[in-house]
Amino acid sequence: MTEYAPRNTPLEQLAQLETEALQALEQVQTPEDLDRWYHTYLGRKGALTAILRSVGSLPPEERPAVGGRANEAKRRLEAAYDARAEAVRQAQLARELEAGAIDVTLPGRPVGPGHLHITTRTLRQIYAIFAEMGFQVYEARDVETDEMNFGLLNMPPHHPAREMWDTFWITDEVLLRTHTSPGQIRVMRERYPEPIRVILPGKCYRYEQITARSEHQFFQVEGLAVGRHITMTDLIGTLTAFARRFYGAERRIRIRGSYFPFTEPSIEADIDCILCGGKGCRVCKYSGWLEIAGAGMVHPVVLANGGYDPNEWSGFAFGLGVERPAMLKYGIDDIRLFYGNDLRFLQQFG
Ligand code: FA5
Repeated sequence: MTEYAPRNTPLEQLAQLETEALQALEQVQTPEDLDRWYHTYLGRKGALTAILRSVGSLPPEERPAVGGRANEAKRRLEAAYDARAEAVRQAQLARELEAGAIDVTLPGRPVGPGHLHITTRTLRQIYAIFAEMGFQVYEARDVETDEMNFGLLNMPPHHPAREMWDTFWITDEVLLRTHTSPGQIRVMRERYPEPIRVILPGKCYRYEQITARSEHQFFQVEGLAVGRHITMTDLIGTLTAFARRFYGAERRIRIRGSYFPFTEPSIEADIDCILCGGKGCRVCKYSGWLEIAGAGMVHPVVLANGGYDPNEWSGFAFGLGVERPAMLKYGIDDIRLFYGNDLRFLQQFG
């Protein structure tokens, strides 16, 4: 690097420095040369930095001109540096390609195929079993009115049974459905006066504490059959056929009386515990039985709200969970794993 003779004015020094730096940059070929160049001119101890620092010690009348010119030189040198750095990078790449350091004929890294989520797989198993029994899939909406989710299901405002479902409200009238049952009204109103045999899968939302058994978003599959001679025996037969196909042909079914405002009579269906076979264990809380569905004969008020005269028509309905049956089937002890996005869990169900 040239020594700057003291007789040169700061402006002359700057011009000289800039010319020299640009010439030196043209000689730069390698990343190491590039670093060295940067260090010499623009680095913390570089020549231009030194000039910029000395501006403060100049006579006040010279400062603006020298400072402005120095900043201008800095901008130009930085731009030239960036352009040269890119050229050096490209040249280096070309050299590597030529030398065969990058083998462009190597096969790419394989990207494994994705697979269905355990909930989707379980839903599809459920669809397949009910399809064999003649049930079509009907998808109703997630955002519902208070009237559909409660009122038309025989729970007018202030009905105490509303307490069974803790609700996410959107407005006073609109909510996230707490169960798939409002779909019953939608299908009936759409299909009347045809007989109905549908399942209604979908997400439900409840303002509940998340625990190992309960999520605030989970899936249900509702079932609805409406016809002229549908009886409780049809319901029990359907649930038994489903349970044996889903959980294993040896399963036994137990029917208990229960209460839902939209069915009369209402029942709950249990299977003998798939882990202990009914002897009693931690999973079945030592009862020997596991609950699999809430169900019943469609309440006359609900049939009428759907447009079907309860004196001529009857029907059954049931509501199954999706994650809880999958937990039983695959021995999963925490529902939070389903939507926790931990690949170590999800990849087991490929
Ligand atoms: C109902 O939601 C009724 N609509 C079912 C029904 C339909 C009865 C038609 C009669 C006729 P319940 O609140 O018990 O019932 O929920 C049904 C199923 O949804 C439960 O058995 C369970 O498998 C699942 N479920 C309920 N709450 C949760 C939760 N927080 N997390 C995961 N699964 C849940």
